[in-house]
Amino acid sequence: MNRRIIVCDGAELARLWLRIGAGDNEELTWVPREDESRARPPRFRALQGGLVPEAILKLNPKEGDVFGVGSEDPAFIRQAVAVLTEATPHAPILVLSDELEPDQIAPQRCLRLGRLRSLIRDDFDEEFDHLGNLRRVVEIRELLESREKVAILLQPDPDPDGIACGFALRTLTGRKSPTMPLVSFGEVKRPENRAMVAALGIDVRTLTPDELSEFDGLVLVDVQPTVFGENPPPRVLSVDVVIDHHPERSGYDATIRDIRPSYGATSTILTEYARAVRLEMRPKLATALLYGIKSDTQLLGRETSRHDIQSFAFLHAMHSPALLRRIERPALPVDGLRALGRSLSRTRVEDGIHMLVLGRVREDVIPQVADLGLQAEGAEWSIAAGIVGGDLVFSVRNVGYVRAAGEVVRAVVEGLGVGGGHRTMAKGIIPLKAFRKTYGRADKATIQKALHEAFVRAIRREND
Ligand SMILES: [Mn+2]
Repeated sequence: MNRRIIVCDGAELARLWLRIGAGDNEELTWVPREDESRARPPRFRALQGGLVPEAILKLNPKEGDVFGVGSEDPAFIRQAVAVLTEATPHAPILVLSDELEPDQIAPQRCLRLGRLRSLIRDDFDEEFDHLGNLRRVVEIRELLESREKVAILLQPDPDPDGIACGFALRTLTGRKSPTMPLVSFGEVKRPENRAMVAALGIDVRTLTPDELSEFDGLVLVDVQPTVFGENPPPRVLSVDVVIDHHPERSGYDATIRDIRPSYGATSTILTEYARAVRLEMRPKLATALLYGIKSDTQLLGRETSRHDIQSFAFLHAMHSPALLRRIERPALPVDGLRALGRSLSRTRVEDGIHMLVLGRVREDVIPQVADLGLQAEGAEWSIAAGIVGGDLVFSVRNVGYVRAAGEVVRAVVEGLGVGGGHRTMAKGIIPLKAFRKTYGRADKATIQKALHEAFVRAIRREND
C-alpha cells in the first residue's frame, strides 16, 4: 500500500491528528517546537535533524508515496514544501492549514491546499442537521403515538412525491395502513402514478372531506391545508402535522409544521428524517423516495437543492433498480404493442418531427411510445398520440436544445383542450368532440396531419 507521510508542525497538531484517527498507512512525523521536545505524541516520530531533506530521505520515501503537511505557520509550510520537493521532486503534497492563503506559497507541480477547520466543521454541521431532523421525528412520533387512527392526507390526484412521503412517514412511525392510511380527496389518475402505487403495493384511499371525522389524527404531506379551496373543511384547517416543500401558506393551524420551500421534493425531507433516526432503509422505501425526488425535480433538473442531491445519492445506493424500472417502464399490453407495430410500419420523420399515431390504446402506452420515438434518426421531436376514452391524448418529447415542449404543447391545444409540461416532456389532451369540430373527423390519418401541422406551426411560432 502506498504510504502517506504526515509532517505535523508541533505537538498540538500531532495530537489532533491522532484524535481524529491516524490511518494505518500513515507514517507519522512531527517537528517539535521549542520546549516541546519531551512531549512526543504517541505513534509520532520526530524528524531527525529537523525539517531538512536528509530527514525526509531517512524515511525512505518510495514512488507512489504522498505527503501531508499540517501547520498554521506559513513560514513552516513554505519550508516544508521546499524540503519535500528537494527530497522527492515528484511527490504529491497535501497542505492542511487554515491560515495559509494560496498566494503565500510558490506554485507547485502537484500540491493541494485543504482547510483543516472546514474538513471537521462540515461534519459537525451535518451532524447538527441530523439532530434537527431527529427532533422533528421525535416530536411527530410523540404527538401521534396515542392516536388510534391517523389519516395521511395527500393532494387530490396524488403524485409520486406525496405517495412516497406518506409511505415513509408511516414507516417512520411504525404504523401499518389500517391505523394510518394514505388518503386523498381525489383518486390517483395519471398512469405513471398508478404504475407507482401498483408496483409498490401502496393503497391510497379516496374519501370525502366528511369522512375525515373517522380519524383522530391528521397529517398532510407534500401539501398544505389551504390548498383545498376557499372553504376547506374544518377538520383540514386544524391538523397535527404538515410536511411540505411548497411555499409556506398562512390561514391554518398545525401543531407541527415543517415547511422547506428551498427543497425540490418533500421526499427529501422524509429521507433526512429516515437518516436522522437511522431507519433501516428497505429497497421498496428507498425506491419510492428516490422516484419521488426524481419526478418532482425532473431528475435533479429544476429547483434542486444540495439536500435533494445528497438524499438522491443516499437513496440511490439502496434502491431496487428492478422496481424502479417497473414504475418507469410499466409492462406494455399486447394490443398496445400491436398498435405500435402498425404505426411503426408507416413511420417517417418530417421537419424533425417523428409522430406515431396509435389509435385506441391504454393511456400508459402513449408516454412510453413517445420515449421510444425520440430515438429515430433525425428526430428532434417525438409525438405519440392515442385515443383514450373520449379524448385524444398525446405525449411529447424533444431533444432538449429546441423550444420548450410545454410551451409548444400549450400552443397546439389552444382553444381545443388542455396541455403543458416541461422543457423536454409535455402532454396534451384534446376532447374528440372538439377535435372533430375543427378537423371534421378523428381517424388516424386526420390526427396525423392535423397534429403535424399544428406542431410545425407552434415550433416555428416559438422560434420567432
Ligand atoms: Mn412535491
